[in-house]
Amino acid sequence: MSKLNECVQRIEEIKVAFHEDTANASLNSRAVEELKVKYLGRKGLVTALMETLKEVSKEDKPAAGKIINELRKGIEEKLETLRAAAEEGALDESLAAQRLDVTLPVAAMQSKGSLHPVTLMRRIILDAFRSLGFTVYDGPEIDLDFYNFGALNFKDDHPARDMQDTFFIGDRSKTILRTHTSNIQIHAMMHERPPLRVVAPGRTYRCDSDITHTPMFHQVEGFIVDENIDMGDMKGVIDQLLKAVFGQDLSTRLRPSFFPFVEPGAEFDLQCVSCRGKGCRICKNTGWLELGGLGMIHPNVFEAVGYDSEIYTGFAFGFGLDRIAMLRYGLSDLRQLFEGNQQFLGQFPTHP
Ligand code: FA5
Repeated sequence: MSKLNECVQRIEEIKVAFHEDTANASLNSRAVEELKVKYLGRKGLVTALMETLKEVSKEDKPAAGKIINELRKGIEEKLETLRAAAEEGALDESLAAQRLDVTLPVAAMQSKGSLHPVTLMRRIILDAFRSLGFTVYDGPEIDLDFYNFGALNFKDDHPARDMQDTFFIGDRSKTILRTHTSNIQIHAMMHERPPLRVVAPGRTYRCDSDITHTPMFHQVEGFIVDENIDMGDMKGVIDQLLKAVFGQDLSTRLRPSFFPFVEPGAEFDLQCVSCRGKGCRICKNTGWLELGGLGMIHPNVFEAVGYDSEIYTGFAFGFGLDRIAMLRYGLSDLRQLFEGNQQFLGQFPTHP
């Protein structure tokens, strides 16, 4: 047999073998790669055929070379088709494995978190004031002595100006952390003309710490300036507010007290939410809980902001937001509000 015929016979054998090897339509990528090595690799069957070409006579070489190349090309094309099919099959398989059944019941919802009790309280209170026609105002926590004390009729030697009570910043005589939200009265009145109906929540700071006092705490200030405002209006607003917070008719009372920026001044108490006035540990057996201060705005304050006290009157009040949260949610220690304990904070709802 001539070398050319031997070569053609070998090609037929390789074709049959390749046909058998690829008869299984569902070859995976790895099997296709193995076939590539077996037929076209450096020591592969087709590559070995090229070696036999050397022994074919010179005149038969072109014909033998042509059929070997056709064989190689045919195998390459078939393997490429199989490789593409294998990849597609793998993709389908992996998509099938990842299929989501959207009809399955959902897993239990993750916790949505909760609002801080002071935030809850602030939202309830501001909503109540908005419904009474008040505008919400903001003011600086770091402020000048003038807004926090001077314009509010504090004398130069007032004890609140002492380092024992107030945090000073830099130059002791001028810049402080505000000790109450009453500074917002001055900012608002210097910006606006009467009539005014303002409520202003914010952080306040004092050198103070025990179970009912913290160095940073929150207050809510409120005031009305207009013609013919009197103490009766003030009592009406306070009663409405407390009803909104505690959701029941608890009695309130005013006790005469002194604040330099109001005259007359008073402190306002709420009938104890726990014992309803009978006397208990929370109210120290008095039946009453102290919430804040209030009074008719002092003429000297009007003078400092340029309002005519012959025409305008007004009242102002300020109370501790944390204290009210403490009473509303029955807390035993004010400091719990600022310790960041997740277990404690997680008990509160996500909205008022
Ligand atoms: C004032 O701060 C006045 N500015 C309130 C006021 C406004 C009076 C307008 C008249 C007119 P007082 O110092 O009493 O007042 O504080 C008011 C409330 O803030 C207190 O009743 C208390 O509830 C709360 N408070 C005071 N100090 C602390 C503290 N260290 N920690 C937590 N709450 C406090």
